[in-house]
Amino acid sequence: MKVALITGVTGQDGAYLAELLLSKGYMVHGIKRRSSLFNTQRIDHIYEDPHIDNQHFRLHYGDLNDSTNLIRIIQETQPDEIYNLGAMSHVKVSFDMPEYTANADGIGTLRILEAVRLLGLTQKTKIYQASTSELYGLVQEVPQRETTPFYPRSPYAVAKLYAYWITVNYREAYSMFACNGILFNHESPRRGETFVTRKITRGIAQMAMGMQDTLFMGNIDSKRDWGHAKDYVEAMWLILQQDQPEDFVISTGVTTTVRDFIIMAFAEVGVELEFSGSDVNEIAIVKSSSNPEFDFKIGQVVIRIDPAYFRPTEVDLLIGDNTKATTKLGWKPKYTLDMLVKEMMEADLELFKKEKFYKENKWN
Ligand code: NDP
Ligand code: GDR
Repeated sequence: MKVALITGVTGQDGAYLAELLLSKGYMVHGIKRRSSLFNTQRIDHIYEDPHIDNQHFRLHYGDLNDSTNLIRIIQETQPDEIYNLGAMSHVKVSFDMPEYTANADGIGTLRILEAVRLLGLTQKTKIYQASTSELYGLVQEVPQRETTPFYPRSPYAVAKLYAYWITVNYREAYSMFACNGILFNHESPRRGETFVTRKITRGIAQMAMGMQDTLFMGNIDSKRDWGHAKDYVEAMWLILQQDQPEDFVISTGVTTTVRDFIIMAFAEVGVELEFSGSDVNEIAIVKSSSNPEFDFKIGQVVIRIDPAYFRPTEVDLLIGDNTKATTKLGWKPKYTLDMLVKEMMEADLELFKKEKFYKENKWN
């Protein structure tokens, strides 16, 4: 039985990856952080009681900022594959917490690599590093590919740049099977609530249930290459199954503005919007299907622009060239953006329908 260790197992990708590896017969260990509230909602459905025999999924308390803890977990679990997904992953928040981000996202990667080296596991343990399209930052070339120069535009991206290169360096210096997956944005109903796609689908679902009137957004002109997290964790696994350790861009090759994502998501609830120029700070409903379940009004201002959500330095355009992944890994995304938006909208409508019902019936 192959053994995998996932840092960031409680996150969006960690949850999908754990499911995928379990379906492939792996023993999966995951690192979770201690928190004052439960933080395992995304993986509760695959949790296994530690008292049962033949356990396939086990959680360990840990943190990427704690070397000795990482060394101990890696020593105990002796993984064949480590997927380093743990990170302070919010670009905007990294401007508020640059030092923490550098430590967890940058040095955290070094701690994993060093632990594997110190424990004499360099020829046993393969390492996947969660690199990012944010490395490309200020546009140098489009579409972005493995050879495109990096120009990071946030403390997050700069920390991930260190992580990218230290992974390459350990591969070259110690012949380790250590790879970067340069993943473009990927989303799902499990996406963290403050990333733009989920913020939009949650906001619309709340409006549909009459729980909110307006959604405040930042720069809706930026363009992203959005895929589905389920497809992307498959690529992570494939990267570690190759004969040679290499770095891969994982993307759909299609780019869309945040503005168009908003239009697509509203269309899922039968609402058409009036969009004017980018300097217009209010966006209103012009047409709405008469779904009696949803609480939308013609003329309702559903989007307002709030400068608080702008970043000091923005990444304007991301579009990835996935040729290497499609040819070498045989990887191909199964989800289109339409399918992704539909799935996210349906999930959030379901969520807030329940929440509304609960609120209305709480005292009955
Ligand atoms: P999430 O933010 O959903 O999950 C991040 C995970 O890292 C969570 O489990 C979080 O724990 C954990 N974590 C945060 N800080 C630490 C720390 N100091 N020590 C240990 N664990 C920590 O991110 P995603 O699942 O979306 O992304 C996974 C990885 O891929 C991240 O490294 C991200 O930067 C990178 N990436 C993501 C892309 C995307 O579009 N989703 C694209 C490219 C790269 P907790 O649950 O307790 O907060
Ligand atoms: P990103 O994702 O920064 O690309 O990083 P995010 O969804 O946060 O932003 C995408 C774009 O939307 C614009 N935007 C807003 N963003 C947020 N969060 N909230 C808003 O209200 C808002 N309004 C407009 C942003 O300015 C940006 O241009 C994600 C993370 O998952 C990283 O960890 C990962 O490395 C990259 O994707 C690839």
